[in-house]
Amino acid sequence: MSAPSMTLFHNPASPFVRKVRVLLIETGQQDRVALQACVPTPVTPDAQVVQGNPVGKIPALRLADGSVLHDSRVILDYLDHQHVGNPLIPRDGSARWRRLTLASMADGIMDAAVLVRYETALRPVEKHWAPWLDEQRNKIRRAVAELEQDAIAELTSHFDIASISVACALGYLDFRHPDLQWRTANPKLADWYAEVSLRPSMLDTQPPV
Ligand SMILES: N[C@@H](CCC(=O)N[C@@H](CS)C(=O)NCC(=O)O)C(=O)O
Repeated sequence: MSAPSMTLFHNPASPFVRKVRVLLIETGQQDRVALQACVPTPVTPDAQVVQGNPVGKIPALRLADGSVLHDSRVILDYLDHQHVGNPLIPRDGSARWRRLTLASMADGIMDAAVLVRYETALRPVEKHWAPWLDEQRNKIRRAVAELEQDAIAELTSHFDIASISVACALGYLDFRHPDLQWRTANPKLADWYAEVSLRPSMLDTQPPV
């Protein structure tokens, strides 16, 4: 086994990082990437992350030549071009746009969920903005409901960019927002998630307890 040639700035709590790690495992590339732990937040940027990504967010992936890729969508696309198996992001055709749109919906869930987390965990409680928090939670509810209604068959068909992204989004809801109880109104998605959660790539990348 050769030494890893790339470095992933990561935190095990980040659902965006988790997508990258799941794809690495699903495509057999995990040994190519060293993990560098960091804890960036909007109020405590990490100097090393900022050096590679001026907006200070993870995941960021430093390549062998020293260049840095971000954000998670770019990193996933890059890594999907670095293996010889079936692509996990369809290269062209209508499948490409549909699978990327499903992945984008999952990213939207993660964005809203991470923002709610920052507002509730980092902001002083007297400054919490209730209508804004409510609307972020509504974004999550609407997107999860749409996945339940329209996307179960597509998610079940194969574990690719769309399924990886949705699984990581739902995993983050369980981790940080169990109060949302997303399973109650979305039983088909809950069944699908129960199954994909058992994949080694999902088990190996579970958020910390
Ligand atoms: N669109 C970005 C979102 C990444 C993101 O929000 N990462 C969070 C951690 S989960 C972060 O680094 N936050 C630090 C900050 O907002 O300054 C992606 O897909 O990579």
